[in-house]
Amino acid sequence: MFKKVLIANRGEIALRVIRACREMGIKSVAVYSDADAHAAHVREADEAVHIGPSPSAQSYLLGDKIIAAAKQTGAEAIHPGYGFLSEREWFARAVRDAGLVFIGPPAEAIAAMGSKTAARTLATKAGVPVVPGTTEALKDAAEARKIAKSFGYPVLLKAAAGGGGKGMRVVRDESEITDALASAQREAKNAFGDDAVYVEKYIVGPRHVEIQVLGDQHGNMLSLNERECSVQRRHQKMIEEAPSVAVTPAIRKAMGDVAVKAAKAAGYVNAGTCEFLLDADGNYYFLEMNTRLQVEHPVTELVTGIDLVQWQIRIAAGEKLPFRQEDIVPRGWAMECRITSEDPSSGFLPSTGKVTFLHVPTGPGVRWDSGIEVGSEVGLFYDPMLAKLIVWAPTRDDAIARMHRALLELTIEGVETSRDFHLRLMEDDDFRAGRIEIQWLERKLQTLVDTKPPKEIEKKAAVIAALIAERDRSSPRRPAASGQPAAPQPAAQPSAWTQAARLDGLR
Ligand code: MV4
Repeated sequence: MFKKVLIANRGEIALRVIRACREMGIKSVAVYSDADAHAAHVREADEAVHIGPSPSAQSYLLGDKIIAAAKQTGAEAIHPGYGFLSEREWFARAVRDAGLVFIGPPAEAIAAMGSKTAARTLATKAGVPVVPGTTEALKDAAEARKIAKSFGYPVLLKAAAGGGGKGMRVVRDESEITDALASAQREAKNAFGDDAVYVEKYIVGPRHVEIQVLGDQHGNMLSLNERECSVQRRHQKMIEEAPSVAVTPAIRKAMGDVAVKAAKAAGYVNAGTCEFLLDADGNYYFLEMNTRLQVEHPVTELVTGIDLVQWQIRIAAGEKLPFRQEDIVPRGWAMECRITSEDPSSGFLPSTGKVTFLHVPTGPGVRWDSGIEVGSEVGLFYDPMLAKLIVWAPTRDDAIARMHRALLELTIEGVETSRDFHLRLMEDDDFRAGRIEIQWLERKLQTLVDTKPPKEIEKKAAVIAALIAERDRSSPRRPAASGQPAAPQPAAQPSAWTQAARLDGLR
């Protein structure tokens, strides 16, 4: 086992990896930018190395500087977390070339899944179902028209190099295809420097369901089952859960098998995720593979009981997986809310400021993965995710009730957050019934934003009512006039100390 691991990341995921290291008796090395000089991951790691100014292009994206930090501190391996350098083939290669271990897949597997069309071709060859469509770049609108006609409308034009929905256009009928192709190509060229666009049949109203896989260096590859990630806005997930209400045992087995096949075909090792669209008829289509640990990995950890980060480290160190597929028995329900510093009432505008007060939910079945503390400065240099609030409970209904309770316990002051919006989501009838798909949140958005928590004036009215009640109870009571019934007394009078404290609080 490694004696020391460097974590090439920040925030909650850096802390997550540091925690795994500490539990395994491994020393951890943090890296940090100017903005993160006082961050929790820097304090919690055994050592920390400053790598540059706040912008990530001058710090967390500097592979050479990070490898130098590992060399300088004697770390033997680098965990990339998610985002930043985690899916850069060149970084995985550079780490290996420096005589260090990359805690993630081989550079070749990152490359094999690197483009949408490469992943599609690989999956097709491996017998993994993909959305009907092509892989070759379209030459012109005439060709696009011909192919679209053979699949039938609607079709989706996709950038081969795409990601995050860039260079994607839905085409409802033939009259739209010339303009759609031109704009998809233009957007792809701008975003990826590659204007290759191909055609797929457009799947209407699917869910986004992904399969977590875990493979060791000895040829074992397991499916750790699905996560339901349909509740998203502009390709940013807001809630993830495991399992999915739409996945039957038969679908789970079938999707798990094809995810393992796709991963094996790519020569995959370590933790990875195969993304699928699952339609209302139970048909599933492989989309792409995320060659990293994902933000939402905790929901899988909670239902499988497997510590993904510890296993990532053990696999990278050459250990064999001790479980077989039959040993993976999901238990209960897990749900995650991504609490962000965004203001839902102003179009999810990122909010900045200093965290002035923080009360973190605890109690049964609650997990809080976060990098923020009282005093943290939330700026615009990095992702707006402040924390992941994750719960586990025996059933989905119990998990929703628990998440609602935990969100009520949560207080973050100093920045606007998505907390109230998440509360409204937990109260929504569609969400509670599991009636969700990838467009559901965008359609629901305005209704949820307009469902405001009690207005300020109502809170003030409640405080005044409480104050009046407390004053009446505290003031001496006039003796009842003779012949009149005695004034009613409260059943149990709070002590003078309690009353004094309450009056103080109300003041
Ligand atoms: C699709 C699709 C419908 N039909 N492909 C969006 C980004 C990329 N990961 C793939 N995406 C989609 N591909 C076909 N043939 C709908 C989406 C899609 C989507 C997928 C997953 C999660 C959220 C999404 C939001 C909008 C569209």
